[in-house]
Amino acid sequence: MTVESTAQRKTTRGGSKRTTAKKASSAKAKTPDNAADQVEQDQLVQLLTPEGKRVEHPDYAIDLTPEELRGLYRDMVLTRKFDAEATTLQRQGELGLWASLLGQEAAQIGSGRALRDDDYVFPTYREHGVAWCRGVDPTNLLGMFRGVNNGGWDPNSNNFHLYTIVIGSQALHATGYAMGVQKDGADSAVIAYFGDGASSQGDVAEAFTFSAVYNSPVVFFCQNNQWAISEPTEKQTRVPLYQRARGYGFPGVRVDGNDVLACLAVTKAALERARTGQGPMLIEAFTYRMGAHTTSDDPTKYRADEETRAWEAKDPILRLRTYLVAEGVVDDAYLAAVEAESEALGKRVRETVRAMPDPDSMAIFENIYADGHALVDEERAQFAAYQASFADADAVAEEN
Ligand SMILES: Cc1ncc(C[n+]2csc(CCOP(=O)(O)OP(=O)(O)O)c2C)c(N)n1
Ligand SMILES: [Mg+2]
Repeated sequence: MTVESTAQRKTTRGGSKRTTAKKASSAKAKTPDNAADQVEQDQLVQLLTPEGKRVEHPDYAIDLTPEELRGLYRDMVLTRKFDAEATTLQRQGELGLWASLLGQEAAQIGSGRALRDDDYVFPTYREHGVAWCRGVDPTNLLGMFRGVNNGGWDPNSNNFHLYTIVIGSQALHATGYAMGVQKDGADSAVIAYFGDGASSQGDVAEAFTFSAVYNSPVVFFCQNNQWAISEPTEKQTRVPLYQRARGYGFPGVRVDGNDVLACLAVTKAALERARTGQGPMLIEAFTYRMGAHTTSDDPTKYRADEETRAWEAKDPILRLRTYLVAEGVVDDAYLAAVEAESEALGKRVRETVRAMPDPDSMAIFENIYADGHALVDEERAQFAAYQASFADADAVAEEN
């Protein structure tokens, strides 16, 4: 079954008809707050078609300078390059694991570039493009995946929390943080990233409830990449995910997650709502995980090649490049310069990762409790003895 037909079935189950982008742009203007209209508003917000044609949407206008447009292209190309390098490094044994963002560049760069410096981000483990937008050096993302540190950056330096592996839990962290922002009287916003699979977690449901009731300044950015490891979205929900918001009392919108302009426009609008005291909003970025779940996964075991091929035609970088070339916003010299920059980034990533020092193997026992704990002391002693047993074995082997 293709993704198109899966989406079709889901929307039919939800009791509404799928409409085309063309129809959407000519539809009567509706505010995203009009929850009653949402069941019928089952189309993607799209500003750039897969063919690279610019279209308008009644609720989400955007007007970017040529420089800003070039910046979005550069961000996506460099993020894809970094991600490809990381996948290759894992294959060469330099990383323990890697979770690729291939295909999700527009969702991440569009939403990431909508943020203000004082906004705060709570990511999953796949938000490499958002990290890039926050100014976290890409090589810092790799330490944890190499197993040489427990995170890799100071969350407060870039208002970008550490990667979170416990599915959905960061939605609660973001909501709590947003409630704190409210109490401080600040006008910054908070954004929580999570996936389609995470939408089934209790933590996400609780985050929706609390943020709605407290009217907290948080944006829930769900990248529906169609898969939660080997589980398709249709096993997570009977209605399009963005419609879940309605039951909690805040608006939800589904955006073309492979359209960087639409992701930017919708996220900006949601952040503005949050900042101005209008409470949370759910964005479902409809996209596709082009690669494996992680380097430990083999998607050929559970999904058809034709599905992945169909999404190749919607590639986020290709469609922006087509548009920028047609508009004369980029020329060959610019494209070549970005290519050269991406090669240099790849080289820097490879060299930096290979040079990362191994940590002291006992360091894992530090920073657990401020004042120490008997159980940790016991585990530390056990581990030290275990490690010493190898040294003893080596000594015996040498004697023989
Ligand atoms: C609480 C919890 N349950 C299960 C897992 C194992 N797990 C890791 S990734 C994943 C799937 C997540 O899918 P989704 O939310 O769609 O995000 P994606 O990986 O597609 O970006 C699961 C079940 C986990 N890390 N945490
Ligand atoms: Mg997913």
